[in-house]
Amino acid sequence: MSLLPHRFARDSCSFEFKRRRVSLAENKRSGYSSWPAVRYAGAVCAILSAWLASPTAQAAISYGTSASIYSQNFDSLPNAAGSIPLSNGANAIYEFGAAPFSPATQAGMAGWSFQNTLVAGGAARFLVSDGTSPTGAVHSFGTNNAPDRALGSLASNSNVSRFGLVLTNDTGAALTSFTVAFTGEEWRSGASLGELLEFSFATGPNVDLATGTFTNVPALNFASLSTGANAALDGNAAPNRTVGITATITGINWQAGQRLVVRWSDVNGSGNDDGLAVDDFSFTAVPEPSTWAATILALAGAAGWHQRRRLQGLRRA
Ligand SMILES: [Ca+2]
Ligand SMILES: [Ca+2]
Ligand SMILES: [Ca+2]
Repeated sequence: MSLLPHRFARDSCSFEFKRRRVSLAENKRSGYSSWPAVRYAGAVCAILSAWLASPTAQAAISYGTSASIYSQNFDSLPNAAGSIPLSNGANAIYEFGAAPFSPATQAGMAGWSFQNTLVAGGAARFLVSDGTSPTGAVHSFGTNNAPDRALGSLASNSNVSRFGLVLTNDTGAALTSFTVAFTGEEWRSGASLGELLEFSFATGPNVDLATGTFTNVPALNFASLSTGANAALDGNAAPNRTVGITATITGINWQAGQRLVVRWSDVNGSGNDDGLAVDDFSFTAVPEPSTWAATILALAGAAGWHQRRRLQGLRRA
């Protein structure tokens, strides 16, 4: 007799009892569950089923060295005007570097993802656009067929998006401060001025684009620059971009092995919305100053030791 589950799946589970295959539902009905061992097998089934039913964790990129700079120019995003069909339903998170995006071409975008925040709006929408489309979606913004892309969003009544990056702290130590810098680009002007991409972040073992206790950082918002009559703008032209939006966030507790998500959330303004995007993004994080100073001293000490060894070697030669 085996009491180990021999079949478990998202929707069903069964195990063997007295050479007979018993499903979890059948076990409950028959009253076998009064047998402790069978109850144990049933519990294992239930746990495995629940585990399999939990969503797959959103991929994160590894942040492995304190003070290293992660940068992203978004230029691996598609650049031929059009759309990529998305059909995973309301609030689904789509990850770049995974289907339906091209892992071959968007591999450098690993860790970045987006979603439509509106349940009623259904599936997210992804467009490649030079700003001429007024459609609510996440956009790969840029001149059509030009390699320089920016990742952005245009909100509508059915599509209010957010996008962002998830990183895992693989430095082996807690990090307490991070700096984000980017260029904000406006690729389309809607009806009203003052729309925003709102920046927020969260840390923890399981945070992702949609999950976590988020803190807003207004200094990293990008507010629209131009208003007009529903027209495309060149987001690479000086009047339509803000270079060097940056802030350092201190006093965080990003534990080793845990995740940090940075994201921008679009806001649906009244009437037609602006198309706002992020380009030339960079990120760096460091431990608390005392640890950081010790690291620098250790590195300087090691460099000095190597220099002394080299000089001693030269003197002996
Ligand atoms: Ca770019
Ligand atoms: Ca650009
Ligand atoms: Ca609107």
